[in-house]
Amino acid sequence: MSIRSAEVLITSPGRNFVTLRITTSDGVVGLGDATVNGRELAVASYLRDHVVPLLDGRDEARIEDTWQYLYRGAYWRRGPITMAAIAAVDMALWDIKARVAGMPLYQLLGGRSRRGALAYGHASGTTTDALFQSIRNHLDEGFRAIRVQTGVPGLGQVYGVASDQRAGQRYDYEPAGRTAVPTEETWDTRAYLRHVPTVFEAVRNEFGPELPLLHDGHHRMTPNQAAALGKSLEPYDLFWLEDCTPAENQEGLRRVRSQTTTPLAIGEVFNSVFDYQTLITEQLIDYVRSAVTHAGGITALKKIMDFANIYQIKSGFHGPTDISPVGQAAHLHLGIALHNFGIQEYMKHSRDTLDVFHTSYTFSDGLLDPGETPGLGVEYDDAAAEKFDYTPAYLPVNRLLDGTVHDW
Ligand code: GCO
Ligand code: MG
Repeated sequence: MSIRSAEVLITSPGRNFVTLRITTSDGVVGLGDATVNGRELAVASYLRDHVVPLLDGRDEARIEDTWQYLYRGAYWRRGPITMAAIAAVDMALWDIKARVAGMPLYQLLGGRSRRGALAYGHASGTTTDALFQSIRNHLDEGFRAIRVQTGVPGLGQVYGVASDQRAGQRYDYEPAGRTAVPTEETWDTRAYLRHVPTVFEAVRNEFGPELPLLHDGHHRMTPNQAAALGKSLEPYDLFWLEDCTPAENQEGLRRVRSQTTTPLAIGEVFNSVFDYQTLITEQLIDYVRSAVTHAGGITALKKIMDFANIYQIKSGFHGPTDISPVGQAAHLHLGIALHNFGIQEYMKHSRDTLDVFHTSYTFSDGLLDPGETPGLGVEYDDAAAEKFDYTPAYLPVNRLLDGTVHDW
């Protein structure tokens, strides 16, 4: 058997998705997610122009060799576009291997290590009332761990917080705007730092000490500000504080870590084990946030997690709705098999998205399960996909009150 064809599929059922479909000479099909939100067509070109021609006739069983061939062979290493393209090939080849074996992929990754994968959902609100309602909706939906994002007095729309019209709608907080250029929001870190601890205090008073609560700082703080926030949140016992500062400056985390015991999660924008080298070896974080889609696929993310395991660091794979159901299925197969699984982000995809990607994973009583379908357990519906033409869409950008561009 060998690779007969590889096709790059683009569809936009609410969000934009790039998928690689590999078919073998025996007609076995594998899928891989190559979506880089807001820069989708760059990966599509990388795949179509530079990767698909190299796959023709290759042995589909040689996953590690193909990974090294694409990574080392390109000469230009790392970066989200390169690594998403390699990730898509890698996922599709694992999907094929598991379908040929007649097993759900997690069996090839070592088999089940747990009953299910603890998931967290996204509650948010511009006011405390709206936030409480959103948390209640999530609990009703079956979530047993919840991320809490809040509006900041004096600021308008804040990324990650549902606008008032959307309050109570559980999953739809971050619709990428279908505009030619991103919309702009304003930001004031001091106002945010004053407000956030009061919100967590209110949430703990209302919902009690047991519910695992998470929060995403979205790279907006300096290491010193992040240290201050971590300290001020300690009484509310967070499951994690995510992306408290831009971690390209890995050494910056030493400052944060030495000042607070609030657990730290980092890495959704990373794409290589080398981005984690200092963070992992110095135990500056507690959770790895990378997605299979952006970190070079299952092969590469498994290596990052095995490295992290030596230092008692766990997984918290990035699972927003701009990771396609193919990428999310890969997280669940890897997560259920890894010993050092921590938690899985779960923002439910829209009905339209699930009409294109037929999934076999399930969610019940707070736990996700990859299901028992051979392979990744996702099928791509061409007829449904064709209904959703590609439309450029962007998440917002941020400016400080004086107009300076800031992390959003
Ligand atoms: C998260 C993320 C997302 C990202 C988005 C970028 O924790 O889920 O921060 O909201 O911003 O996926 O494309
Ligand atoms: Mg995040």
